[in-house]
Amino acid sequence: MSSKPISNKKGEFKRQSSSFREIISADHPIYKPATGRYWLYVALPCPWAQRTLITRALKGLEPIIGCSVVHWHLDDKGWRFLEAGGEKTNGRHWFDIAGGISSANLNTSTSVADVANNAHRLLIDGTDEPHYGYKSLSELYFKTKPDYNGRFTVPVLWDLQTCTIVNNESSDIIRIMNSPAFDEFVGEEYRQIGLVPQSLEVQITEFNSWVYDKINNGVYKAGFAECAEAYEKEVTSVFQYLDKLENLLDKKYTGLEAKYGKNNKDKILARYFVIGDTLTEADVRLYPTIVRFDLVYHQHFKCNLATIRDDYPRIHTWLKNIYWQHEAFQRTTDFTHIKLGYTRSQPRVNPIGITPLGPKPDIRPL
Ligand SMILES: N[C@@H](CCC(=O)N[C@@H](CS)C(=O)NCC(=O)O)C(=O)O
Repeated sequence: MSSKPISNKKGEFKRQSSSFREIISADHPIYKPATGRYWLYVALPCPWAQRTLITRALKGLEPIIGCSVVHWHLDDKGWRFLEAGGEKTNGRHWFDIAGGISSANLNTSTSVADVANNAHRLLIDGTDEPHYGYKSLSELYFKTKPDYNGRFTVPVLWDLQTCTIVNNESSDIIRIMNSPAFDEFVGEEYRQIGLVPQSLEVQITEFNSWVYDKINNGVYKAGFAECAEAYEKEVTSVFQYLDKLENLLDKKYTGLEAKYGKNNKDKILARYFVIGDTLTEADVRLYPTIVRFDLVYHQHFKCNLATIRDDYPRIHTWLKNIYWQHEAFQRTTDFTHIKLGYTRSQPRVNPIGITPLGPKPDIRPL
């Protein structure tokens, strides 16, 4: 997501690097583990932010690290919070209060200006900022660094004690959440979850590096390309790497079928993850892109050589399995925010701001 993507002279999209890269640990001079001290700011259309929400849920950190959700609409001033209503949202999630949000709420006749000005739909379109009453995400950046001159991106991991950004890089934030830093505050069942087991670390790192460049960021490079040549190069590459992923998952699936028997679907699906036989960081980092693919990247980012649902059966099964069997993924996926966020916040890509109705359903049943 970005209201004004940055591209170089060749019309290629270049992602800015993150500015705040501290960690939280008992040895850190400032950022010590504590409960209630840190706060996460996210946008639900954003795939990078979703990684942090998934990890926070998987590691049992929802009661330890609170969260605010910006309005799904990004404009030239950046992300904004909703104005607080009578009810205090402090420490709760938009989905705890508003419940699940389905595409039934998608009002396709609303204009861009209407939705941007609509501050009343607290807990549906987002949440307020409960600590300082900030209206905009940029205020967190300026509070940390008054002369900050980068982009105001989500996710942001914030320290309520020093009033500074600890980290605004999702790949770091999920490692912080996965580290033992918060172990003393969560139950044994969460302590045991290690998303980067030592035995698989090399494989996970290798997988993450091409998935990041060719798939997670690849769709942005295609969608934000400012000339046909750059677009064609990137979109071709996206599908080459989806093919690679499909092959990898095909080997995985047929291996599991050979081991457990073709009809033993439950046993197979319980072990059907991209690396190893358990859920790892590799699944967490891949999922936000794949779940958005048919919905927004296919049409909005012109990644339309194929769809996941009709052309990549192994990736599709992996996606449906993760979504339907793992509630941390399902609960943090808001299809309405995703569709509206992309299609109405990027006027260079979609100047009229009409949100396509399809595809239906958002995700097929398992
Ligand atoms: N490297 C960052 C990238 C985050 C990022 O690009 N976030 C986008 C939303 S998907 C954003 O907040 N963009 C706002 C802007 O560029 O103005 C991460 O992974 O945390």
